[in-house]
Amino acid sequence: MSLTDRLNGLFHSAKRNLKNLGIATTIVASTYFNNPSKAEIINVNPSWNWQNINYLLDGNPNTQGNGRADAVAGDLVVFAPGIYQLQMQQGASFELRINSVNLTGLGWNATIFRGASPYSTIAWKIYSSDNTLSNFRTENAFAGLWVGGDNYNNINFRFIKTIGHTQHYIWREQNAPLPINIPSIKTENCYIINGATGFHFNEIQGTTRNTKYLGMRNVTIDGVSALGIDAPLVIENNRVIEVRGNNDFFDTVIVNTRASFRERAYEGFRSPIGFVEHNNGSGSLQSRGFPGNIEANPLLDAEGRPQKGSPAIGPQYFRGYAGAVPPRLISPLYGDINFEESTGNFNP
Ligand SMILES: [Ca+2]
Repeated sequence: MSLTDRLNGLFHSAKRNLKNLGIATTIVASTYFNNPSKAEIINVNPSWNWQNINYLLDGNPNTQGNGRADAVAGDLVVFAPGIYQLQMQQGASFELRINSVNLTGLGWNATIFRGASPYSTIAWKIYSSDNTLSNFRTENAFAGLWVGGDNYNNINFRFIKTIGHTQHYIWREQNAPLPINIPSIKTENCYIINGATGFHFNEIQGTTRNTKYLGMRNVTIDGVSALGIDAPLVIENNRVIEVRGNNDFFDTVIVNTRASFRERAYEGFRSPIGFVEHNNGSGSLQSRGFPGNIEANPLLDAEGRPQKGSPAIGPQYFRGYAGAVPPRLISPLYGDINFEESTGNFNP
């Protein structure tokens, strides 16, 4: 387990049983300071403008965010609840450019990164590697989260809600030296609402087996108008022979869309499992013969949580449920689930 994974795990386990934000922060901080590493918590609040946030996260010592030295590998940057607003100007985005720095908000209903217009800009751009971004929301921007550094790897998105973007997640085509068998980008407990395309790979004419790709589990895609998952397609002789990542898509809910996948992707799909599809207007994985998937109403409540009796709850799912939001009743059985984290209600 990498240091950043371990720190992130400590952070989440420390928060898990604490309802009071102040207590949680204190305990996590003492855990960090007892660690032999130099990892720190850096607190940011909405009084920081977007440029100061970028100065903190750009790895350039000549630019300082509110007079503070840049984050370094192992640090955790905590964004207090509130709205972080991008200005209307070309290229304005929040940007992360430092490896092994993790970012967290305090819940997807609490920490909000907001663009200036739904027709322009990208809320967050990731140029680095070994980062985890979690517990916030993006809205009012053309795109939510973009990955495209010079040699990106191990980018993790957890407990993020993205709302209304034309493209919610985008990653730039980039090949590894050899074929790779683990995702370079992982999304977990992410909730995609409305807009057009859920996951957009940046090369639609086909790619190679070496391409970096996306993995996802416990994702909910609700109401996108064009495509749920636009995954990398490996095309030979004008036929899709593989969808990169198709062994890494599972336990996902796709509802209320007009097209749940890119149509040609079905040619190359082999084993996405645990998908619950409903009201999508095109053939589901189940109807096309992929085992381990169902077409059924997942019975989500207004927060996206499957209700008692939902077909999105069951032992066939890796963590006992499909979709971004853990059901209320079974979380004690599966241990790994932080109910409050999934709703964003850290600090009621
Ligand atoms: Ca800087």
